[in-house]
Amino acid sequence: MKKLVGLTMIAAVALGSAGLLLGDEANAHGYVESPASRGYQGVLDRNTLGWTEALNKYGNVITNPQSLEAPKGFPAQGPADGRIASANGGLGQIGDYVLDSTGVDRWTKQPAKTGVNTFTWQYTAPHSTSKWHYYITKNGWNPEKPLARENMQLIGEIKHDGSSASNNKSHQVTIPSDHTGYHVVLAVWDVADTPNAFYNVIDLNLTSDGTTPPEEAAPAKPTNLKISAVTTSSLKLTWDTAANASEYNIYRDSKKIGTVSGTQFNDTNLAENTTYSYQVEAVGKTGEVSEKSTAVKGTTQSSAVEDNETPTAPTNLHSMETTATSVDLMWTKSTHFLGVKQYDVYRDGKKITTTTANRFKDTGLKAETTYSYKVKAISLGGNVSEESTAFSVTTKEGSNQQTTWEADKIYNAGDKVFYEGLEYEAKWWTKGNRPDQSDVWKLTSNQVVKWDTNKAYDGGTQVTYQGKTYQAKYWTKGDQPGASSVWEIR
Ligand SMILES: [Cu+2]
Repeated sequence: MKKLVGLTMIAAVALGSAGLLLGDEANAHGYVESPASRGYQGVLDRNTLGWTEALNKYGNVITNPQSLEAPKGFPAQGPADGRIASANGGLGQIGDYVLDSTGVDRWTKQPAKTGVNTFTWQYTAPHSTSKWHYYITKNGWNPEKPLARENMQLIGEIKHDGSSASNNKSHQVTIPSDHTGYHVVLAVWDVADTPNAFYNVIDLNLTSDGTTPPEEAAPAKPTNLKISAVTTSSLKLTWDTAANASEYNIYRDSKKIGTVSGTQFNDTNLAENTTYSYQVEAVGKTGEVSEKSTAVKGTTQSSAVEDNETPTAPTNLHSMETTATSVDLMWTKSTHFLGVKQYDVYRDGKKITTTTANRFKDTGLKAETTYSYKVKAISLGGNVSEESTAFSVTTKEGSNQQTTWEADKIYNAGDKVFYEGLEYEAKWWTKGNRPDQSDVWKLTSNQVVKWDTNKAYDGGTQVTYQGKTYQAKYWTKGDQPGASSVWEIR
């Protein structure tokens, strides 16, 4: 099956991985589900267009809309201009740039109105997160030209507190009222604990919401500030949404320590057995600041306290990259009131390592083999959590690096080599016999080569001779095509 190229091969790969859609693919963490991102629209189109046509239109993203990953730091870093929609072709194992195709009618456009829009993510691995940021094409952009940063403007930033993305799925972003017609929004999810981000473009057909934006009202003072999840070194603040707030400033002992867009904040790196006072203020869209909330006090735990609780079980166990010989495991950190000391990692029921990080690369594995992993957390006091949900993953095919035939090397039956661009398989022990000339080598590349009187051919093999193509009916050697009935003309 070496002849499969181009789209046919992509189709074969895609169909083969159809079962992997639920996110155990390498580097597969999330996508914008609503309004549908370009890649997710491809998934939806599989049902209406069928696989082949959807692959043709969208590329391999239709098997993995959650895999559009590239380095963080947009717009200074991140995918190159012209490669923004495909995140540098960042589909993990198969780079492809189909998503970067351009044209005013190339992509399905989602209807939307200017003004406040809600963008909702679907996370398949909700990593800890620093922020999301949104861009839109500038007025006057050219849909026939590759998407480039200089033609995009920032329209929203959602700051997060470094916790899992799962508590921040929907974002309110304002599309400027002067943007109508076809525009592309770029949504970027900056993961906090890897160097990468996820890049999704959304094709919109914008109509005016018909209203002039209301005068910006002053943000209300945040209320119901509460402290929870207190450990020896951290605590969590939560509060109620304040009217007209676009983000919140957090103060510890009257010093500003952070800004978030949601209504929670994890304060970390605190001293144990210490009391802190917190306040939160709301910030409006134009920067106007509310009164500070009522102060709330919290005291961190003392490590002298008896450890009488088990940590939470690790969650979201997944692979960041799977090769033929390795699986790069990652999971969401466990919590415990005194802290988590370490994690035990199990492969097929056997403990293989202990690690302090929430990541472990298992190496030295066999190709095309399914392994099942579980992780347990251990608290500072030595209490062991429940085990995580098992994560099954199959290593990739063995290296398909080309081994070039060498005259002085011994080959055994089944060994495969390349010679002048074609792949051959040894039928039995051999040394020094050129693959294109000797009987011991069987051509496995699906390609028609010239008939050679010294070679044996199995039934079904095709050759060319004097400009014509022949197929052997059965095993033959030395019978000239055209002169022998073993060869059928094709
Ligand atoms: Cu990950």
